[in-house]
Amino acid sequence: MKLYHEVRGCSLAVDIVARELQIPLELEWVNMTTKRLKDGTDYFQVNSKGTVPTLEMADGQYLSEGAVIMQYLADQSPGSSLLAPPGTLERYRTLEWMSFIGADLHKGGFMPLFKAATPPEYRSIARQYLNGRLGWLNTQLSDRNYLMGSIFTIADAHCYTIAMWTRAHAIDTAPWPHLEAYLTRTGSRSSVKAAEQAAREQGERESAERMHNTH
Ligand SMILES: N[C@@H](CCC(=O)N[C@@H](CS)C(=O)NCC(=O)O)C(=O)O
Repeated sequence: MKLYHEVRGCSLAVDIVARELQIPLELEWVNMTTKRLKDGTDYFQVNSKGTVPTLEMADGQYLSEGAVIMQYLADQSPGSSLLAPPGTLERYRTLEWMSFIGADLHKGGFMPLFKAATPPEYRSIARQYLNGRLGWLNTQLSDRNYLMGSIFTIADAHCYTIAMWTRAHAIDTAPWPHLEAYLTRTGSRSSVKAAEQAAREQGERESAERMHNTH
């Protein structure tokens, strides 16, 4: 299977999940500025929304939406601790987290900060909103190692990926010590380190190409 991925994108969570499950994924890096693949293919042919992640499944079909791709991958390894079986309350609790991370943290909180066109007044509203959500998350993490308790799940791959954007926006996480400890704990997992390393190497390749093209 193939993951359409971006260096600083939320698609990192999918790569982490695949590595946790030891499901080999080919990584295809998308140029999100041109929306083209390395061979020049228009990425909208892969995902008509133009967003990453997209998973190309074994039969050649495409699946989009990170939260759904992560569930799909976890379900390829029945019995894995990354996601409880269908019908269990534990599964819905994990999905409750996935929805909070995708809607509240990613889209509601961080997205306005990424957009250059966001007016300053709205930027500060988004920051306030995000602070509230991160503060709540910090409280939730006060009595557990991972979102679901002691076991790492797909929700942690998702949460880590999005919450690490605090670094990209120089948001000081010192007021939220449980969140900081969580990010350190999760970031020390070998799956996370390997996924981050792959993204870092691609980032270096992209900067070298940019340098080459401008000289
Ligand atoms: N609902 C989608 C959103 C994915 C998304 O927003 N991805 C960002 C990267 S983190 C993206 O592709 N942005 C480019 C764009 O919106 O054109 C999901 O959860 O997978």
